[in-house]
Amino acid sequence: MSRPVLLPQPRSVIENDGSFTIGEGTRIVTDRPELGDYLASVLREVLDCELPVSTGAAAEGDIVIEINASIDDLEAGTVEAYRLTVDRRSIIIDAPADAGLAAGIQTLRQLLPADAGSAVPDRTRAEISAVQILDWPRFAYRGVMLDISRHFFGVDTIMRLIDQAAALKLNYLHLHLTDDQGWRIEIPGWPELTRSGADSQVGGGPGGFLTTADYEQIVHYAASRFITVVPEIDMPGHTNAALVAYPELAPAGVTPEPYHGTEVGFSTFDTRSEAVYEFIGDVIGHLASITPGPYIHIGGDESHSTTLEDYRPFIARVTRMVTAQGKLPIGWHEIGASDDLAEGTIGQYWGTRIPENDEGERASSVARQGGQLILSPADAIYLDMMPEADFRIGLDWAKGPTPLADVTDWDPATLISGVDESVVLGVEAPLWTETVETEDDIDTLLFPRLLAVADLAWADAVSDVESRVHALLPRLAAASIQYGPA
Ligand code: TNX
Repeated sequence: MSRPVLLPQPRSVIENDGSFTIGEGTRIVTDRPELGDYLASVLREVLDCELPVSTGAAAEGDIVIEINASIDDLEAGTVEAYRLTVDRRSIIIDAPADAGLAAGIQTLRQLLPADAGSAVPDRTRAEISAVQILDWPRFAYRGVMLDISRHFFGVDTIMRLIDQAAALKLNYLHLHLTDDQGWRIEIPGWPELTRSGADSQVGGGPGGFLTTADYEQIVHYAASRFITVVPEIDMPGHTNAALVAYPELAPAGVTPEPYHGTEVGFSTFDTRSEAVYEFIGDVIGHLASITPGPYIHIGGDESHSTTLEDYRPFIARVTRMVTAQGKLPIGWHEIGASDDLAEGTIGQYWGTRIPENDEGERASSVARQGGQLILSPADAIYLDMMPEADFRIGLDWAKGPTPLADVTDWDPATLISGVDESVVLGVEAPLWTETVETEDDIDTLLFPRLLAVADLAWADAVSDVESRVHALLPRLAAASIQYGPA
């Protein structure tokens, strides 16, 4: 049997003799029934058999999923560590916590034969070579972002992305919920946001928005895949849609019109108006109440129509409004222009791999104030950048096209000078959607480059990523992912 191709690359893989066959009669034994059901559903994608999920004592021939607080050799302190042991008698996934068990299930998924493309796949049994894997992630935050403002995408598309992300052991989904082109989340007491604020998008299409129930469904589904949702309300710039809905939030003399273009930097809240802070208080309060995760993203990028004099106190105040709700604020690196961020405020760097202008300094300002950083260098992991020249969709402002090879061609530990790895919370790949209109468009820009992002965020050292990505392309095809150039 051929060597398994694993991505993200685990810490340690020891291949042994023999194999285990999953098929009719194999049981999944666990006292974590949701994880057992999840593994059964993963196996159904490959096998024409329904494996029973039971509790109680395990026997030879079973697949066992179990909590084990005292696994030797596992990095202390990471809830995502796991061990996966395949031998002739059984498959055992054990881990100190559920998140690790879920990560182990994703690794087992990649050990299953990829039979896509073979003429007559044997769909009744799957043979898995004996192996022992010990694994844990490099970074605690491994994210993907979807912009649902420039073009709106609803619950089904987002849940599909959650499944794709979970398979790569990504654990955060950042939703860019608001921008100039549309406000996409219902806020009680502010009905115009989801009327005149939501019925626009790039190119003038119908737009749309998530109801509170939609958002809760997404959050709940994400949690079942061990993914935490990070909601973003971008401000004080990127707010034209909110201003269309409530013109009183705009600076005096501004009459906002719905915006269908792709320019940035022309809108701003009136940061000197108390009404603006009442509005933001309602928005953050509602989001905090429906978001179980620890973070609320306040944007803060490209506020070119806000003076620095107004921008700084605005960011200082809004970060405190987030901490007052018991959440940690995240902002794009520009927020480092304020030297009065709420304690723990996280910066998200989106400059280039060699920082230009003041972008590196803004990020280190956040770090100097005690905050961690999420790294999203635009010329490496902005997956809205076209993967090759003259591609049918995608932008190219960061440095021209961004091929797969560039995704991992940087080191998170040395990107921002003076910021070492302990300050790096993690890595996130944004997908802005100015040119993205369909699920196929999403797939084409995200894949296969998102695989390399996942490897960078999880593996302790990236090596050989392109060949592993290429080896996994048939699996993407089997999962009906319309991946782009590799
Ligand atoms: C910059 S990245 C933006 C977005 C655009 C993106 C397009 C960032 C924080 N702001 O508003 O959609 O470029 O690549």
